[in-house]
Amino acid sequence: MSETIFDKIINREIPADIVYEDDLSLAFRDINPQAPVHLLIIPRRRIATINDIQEADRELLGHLYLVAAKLAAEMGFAEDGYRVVMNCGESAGQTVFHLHLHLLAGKPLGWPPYTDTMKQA
Ligand code: DGP
Repeated sequence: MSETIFDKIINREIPADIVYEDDLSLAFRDINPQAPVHLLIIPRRRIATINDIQEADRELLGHLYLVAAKLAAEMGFAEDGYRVVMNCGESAGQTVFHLHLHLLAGKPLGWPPYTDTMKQA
């Protein structure tokens, strides 16, 4: 899989509002926020989609969720609630093929999110 825009963010080749980083992961604000808080949490190591996850990635994937929970607590919306989603593939709306969690918070989030799509199915 070829490099994506997220590699450029990891390597500081393009700017991003990075809110957290550690040896395994990076979190930064989405350029096109869908909620008052919209973060992307990514592994430093490129994995294209959920379909590409290997057994050896178990710990890394768990780590991304722990980062989400840590940021929710530190940023003060853990108790109010938030959403963590990962799109897989084009039909799900994945546009950047470097696996990432979307962390959305700061307003009531509707559920189910895509009722219109369901009606067309
Ligand atoms: P997805 O559709 O699940 O692949 O989400 C990709 C997200 O990445 C999308 O919400 C917009 C965001 N994004 C794309 N390019 C950039 C960028 O250059 N900087 C930042 N901060 N976010 C980006």
